[in-house]
Amino acid sequence: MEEADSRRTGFSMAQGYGGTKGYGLLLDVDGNDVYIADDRVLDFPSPQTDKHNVSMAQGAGYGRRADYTDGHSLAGGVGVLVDGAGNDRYSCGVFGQGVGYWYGLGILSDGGGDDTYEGIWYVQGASAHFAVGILEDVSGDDRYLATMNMAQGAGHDFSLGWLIESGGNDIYRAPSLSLGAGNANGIGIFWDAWGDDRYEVQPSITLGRSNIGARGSLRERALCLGLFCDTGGKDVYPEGLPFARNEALWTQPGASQPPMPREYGAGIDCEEPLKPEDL
Ligand SMILES: [Ca+2]
Ligand SMILES: [Ca+2]
Ligand SMILES: [Ca+2]
Ligand SMILES: [Ca+2]
Repeated sequence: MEEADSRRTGFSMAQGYGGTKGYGLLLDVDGNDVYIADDRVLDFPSPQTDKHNVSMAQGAGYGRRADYTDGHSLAGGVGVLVDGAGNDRYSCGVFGQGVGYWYGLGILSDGGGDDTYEGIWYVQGASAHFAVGILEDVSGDDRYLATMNMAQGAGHDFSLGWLIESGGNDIYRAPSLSLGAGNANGIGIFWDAWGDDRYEVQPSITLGRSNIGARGSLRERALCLGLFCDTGGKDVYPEGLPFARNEALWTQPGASQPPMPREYGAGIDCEEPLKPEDL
């Protein structure tokens, strides 16, 4: 790979991070850049998996959750990373690349170039607990890789996770709870507007599906939504999920056993871009 114009490395709470009452912005106008939240030296093992660090980086809003400890919760702030152009590489562990936690808002916006996004869990437009996480990529042939859980348009516990991809031939390698997935009354939205894309994901809670999980509480009566949209281009979908294909509309039952009425999951693929008169 060519030498990067700028290379930023950190561990946790970096590269566009906002904590309580805080706003953090990383603004980079152009150039081919590398952003790394180190996930090799495990100094900040995450509650989700001790094999990876809590990154809270690259567009991350974070609050203090204490409803099950001392009760003194504090709402999260706003973390934003904006990179205007260039072929960039983003890499993190758990929580990063447009992620919100506990009333926080995190946004990663990349304006162009062929980019690579690599992360583990709660990444690439993901959120947990009354929060919002957004990843927006405007153009270019991009690669998205997430390995463990909750990624690429995934919301958990009354949160919204949103991935917006406006152009280019993109590749998505996704874990469960991805590509438009809601968990525990979260909302996950995935929208790839254009290009010939490839989706690599195992049959799971993905491609427009939701999972409330707990029974016997008010959760059963609240919305849980996963929405997948690919609105242009000829795409490659996983063989194991035959309902997901070009020129198709689909719905998926909730992942709870048996599914609950308020679990909604849907997907749409169209090869020609939608025009207003089609709606
Ligand atoms: Ca750049
Ligand atoms: Ca870029
Ligand atoms: Ca793209
Ligand atoms: Ca695309």
